[in-house]
Parts: sequence; C-alpha cells; structure tokens
Amino acid sequence: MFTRAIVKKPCQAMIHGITTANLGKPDYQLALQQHAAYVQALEQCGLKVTVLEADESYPDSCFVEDTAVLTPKFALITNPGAPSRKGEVASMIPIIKQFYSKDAIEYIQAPGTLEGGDVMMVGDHFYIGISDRTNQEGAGQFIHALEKHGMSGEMVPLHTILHLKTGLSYIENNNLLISGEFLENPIFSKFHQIPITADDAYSTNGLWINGKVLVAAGYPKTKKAIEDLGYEVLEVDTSEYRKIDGSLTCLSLRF
Ligand code: CIR
Repeated sequence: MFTRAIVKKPCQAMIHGITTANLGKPDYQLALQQHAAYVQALEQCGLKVTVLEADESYPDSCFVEDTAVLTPKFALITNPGAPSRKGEVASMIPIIKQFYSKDAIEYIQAPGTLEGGDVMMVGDHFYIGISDRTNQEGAGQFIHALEKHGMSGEMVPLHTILHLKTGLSYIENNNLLISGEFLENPIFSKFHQIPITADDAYSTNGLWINGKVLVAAGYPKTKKAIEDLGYEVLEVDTSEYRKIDGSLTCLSLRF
C-alpha cells in the first residue's frame, strides 16, 4: 500500500521538454489542468499528495519519478542520464529528507546514471532497465543499495524504448502490462501478462495504487483488460505530457 505521493507542477518551459514523439508542442494551460486531475486521481486512491511548485529552470522537471526511487526501506536519489535533467535532483533532496532519515537515503554517484522510469518494483525485487538514461554502473550501485537494505534487483537491457516502464507496468497480484520488445522476454514469463498491442503501446504505462489502476485516457481495450481482472480503473488524460514522452508513472513518486 502507498500512503503518499510527491508531484511537481509542470513549468512553462515544458514546451521545450525532451521529446521523440513528433506530436507537436504541449498546450501549457491544458497540461496544468491535466496535472490537477492527475493529483485528484492520486487522492482518490487514498494518497496524501505533496505538490511542489514548478521549476522553470528544468523543462522536464514535472517528471519527478526520474529523480528518485522511493522504496519502503530507503530512498534512492538518482543521477539522471539526460544531461539537461541532472540538476533536477538538487531541489528534490530536501523534500525527500522530510520523509526518510539520513541513513535511509542512498545516492547514485557518477559515472553511474539512473532514472526512476527505468525501475519497476515487484515486492522486494526491482527490475532495472539499462537504457540511454540508466547505465550498468548506476544499476549496479542501486542493486548494491537494495541488497544492503535486504532487497534485490536485476538488470534488463532495453533496445528501442525510452524507459523500462514505457513497456512494462506491474499492477500487483502477479499481473503485468507488457508490450513491444518485452513480449517475448523470458525474464517476464512468470507473470500473468496483459499484452498491449503496438497501437495502444502508450497505455502500457499504467499505475497501480492501492487496488485501483490509473490508465491513460483513450485506450478502451487496455482499460477493459484491466477491469476484467477485477480492478477499478481511473482514466487520466496525459495527452500534453505524451508530447514530451511523459506518461502516468513519470509524474509522481509514490511511497
Ligand atoms: C525525458 O525525455 O526525460 C522527458 N521528456 C520524459 C520523461 C518521462 N519519464 C518517465 O517515463 N519516467
């Protein structure tokens, strides 16, 4: 169960966020409205949400998930692989210190890089994507920290997608939303898989919170597949974040 979340409002500079999407520039006013609706959905799942003010220095700073990994036993402060995002971490550290004691905060050190979008938690075990943003050194440091705190991790090489959770979302009870390059990957064969077709790939990034699942608006097949498993689904529109490669999990830290 999660009790809290941290989010950061998007800044106007988000229209210059890193993107591969080719969907045009985000509409900032609409992005703000969608952010407010996202916070409401988190609250509907029972979370107390800390809403941080926008930081105009960093176009991608609303994607707080990449700056930290919050586990039940410790917090990891990351070192984002995207050069324009490294500075986002500094302003997150004092916030995370409000919730974790000094000896329960670990740091990824250069040359290690890691972004939280590459981390998928399955109970006490963490899958870590090796991507353009997260390198083996960073993943190795995280696995070391996990083991120190009685947990475990393993690396998963990525080939075509941005982050691990672009193509996988664990929604508890052994259920895994899965698409693209992961469909045939034996690492994930032990899960009950909900395969998402290429057309709907964006909706693979779903977010389980306390028995409910947030799903990107506009993907009825994904929504139904999750409802058929017995979950309540909350649809949340992230169209403006999609334009800069962002999706549901990226917009918050849950713990
Ligand atoms: C980036 O490329 O870093 C941002 N435009 C999108 C980050 C999405 N974050 C995530 O999936 N965890």
